[in-house]
Amino acid sequence: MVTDIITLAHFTIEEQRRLGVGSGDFTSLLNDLSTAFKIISREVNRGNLVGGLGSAGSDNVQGEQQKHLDIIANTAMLHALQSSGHLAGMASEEMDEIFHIPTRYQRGKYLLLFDPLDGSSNIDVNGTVGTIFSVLRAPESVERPTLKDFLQPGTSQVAAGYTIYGPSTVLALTYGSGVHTFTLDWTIGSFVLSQANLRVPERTDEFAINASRLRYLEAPVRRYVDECIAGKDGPRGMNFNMRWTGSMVADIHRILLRGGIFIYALDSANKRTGGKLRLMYEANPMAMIMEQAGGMASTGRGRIMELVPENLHQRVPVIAGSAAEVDRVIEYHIQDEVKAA
Ligand code: AHM
Ligand code: MG
Repeated sequence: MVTDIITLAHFTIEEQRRLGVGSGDFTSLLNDLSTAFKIISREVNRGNLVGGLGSAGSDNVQGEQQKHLDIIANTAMLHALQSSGHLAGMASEEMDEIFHIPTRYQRGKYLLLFDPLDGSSNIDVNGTVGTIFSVLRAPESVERPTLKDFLQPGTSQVAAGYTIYGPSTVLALTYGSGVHTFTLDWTIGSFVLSQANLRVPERTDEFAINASRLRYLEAPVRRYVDECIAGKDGPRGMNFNMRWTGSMVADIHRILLRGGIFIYALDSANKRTGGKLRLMYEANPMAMIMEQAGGMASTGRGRIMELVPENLHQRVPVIAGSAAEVDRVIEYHIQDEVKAA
C-alpha cells in the first residue's frame, strides 16, 4: 500500500511556503480548477453515456463546429469557478465574449483563460483530449474587467498548465518555478504528485507536424522538416520519427516527457488568420510550460510569451519543445531573412 503520497494541495502549500509567496488564494483557486478537471475527466470518460459524442450543431466564435463535450467541458469550468471568489473574470475559446462573474458571487484578483476541451476532433474516436488554462492577475480592485484587462502578454501569466484526459488523467502545472505533474487518483479523489521539476529533454529525434500541410509551409520550416525526413542520409545525420495526434495537449505532453518539437506554423493556407492555434488559450499556457521545463516556444520569429495580444481569440504560429530544435527552426528563419535582404 502506498501511503507517502503528496496531493496537489499539499504540494502547492509547501511550495508557496518555500518560495515565500501566495496568500492561499491561489491554492484555493487551484482546488476549484481541479474540481472542474475531475468533472470533465468523468464526462470525457463516459463519452456516449452522457451524450458527449457528436456535434452540438453550433459553431464557436472561430467558426469551428462545437461538439457536445466542448460545451459540457466549458460549462463545467464556468460552474466550478464562478463561485470561487478568486476570479474577476474568465474567457474561453468556446465563448465569444468575456464571462463576467455573476454579482451574487465574490470577486477575486485573478483572470482565468481556458480551452475547455482541446483536440476535440478526437472526441468521437475515443482519442486523447485535454483542458488548457492560463491564470493572469486582474488589475488592482477591478470590479468588472474589460477586454483590455485580459490582453496581457504571456510573460504576465501567474500560472498555466493543462490536464490531459488519456488512459490516466494528468495535470501539468507551473506557477513560475518549474513544471510539476499530478495524476488523478480516483480512489482518493485527488491529484497526486507524479513528478516535480520536470525537464524537457534538450535533444530529440522526434517531430510533430500535420504532414498534410507540408506543401503550404514557409521555406525555413519546410527546410527543418525536410532535413528531419532525410534522416541519416541528410544534413542531420540521424533518423527522425514523426507523431501527430491532432490534440495539442497530447503532443505537448509527449514532448514534455521524451523531447521533440511541436510545429503548427504560419503557412500559405493559414496566413490570413495568423496561424491556427489561439494565443491566449493554447499558445501562451503551453509556452510557459515549455519554458519552465527548460524548453522553448516561438513563432519562428519571436518568443510567443512576449507577443502583446490584440484580441482575445488571436491566432499565432507555434513552434515549441526541446530547446536545441526550436532554436534550429528560429535560426533557419533568421538565415532566410538574411538571404532575402
Ligand atoms: P481545437 O481547440 O478546436 O481542438 O483545435 C486545436 C487543435 C490542437 O489541439 C491540435 O494541435 C490542432 O488543433 C490540430 O489541428 P489539425 O486538425 O489541423 O491537425
Ligand atoms: Mg484548442
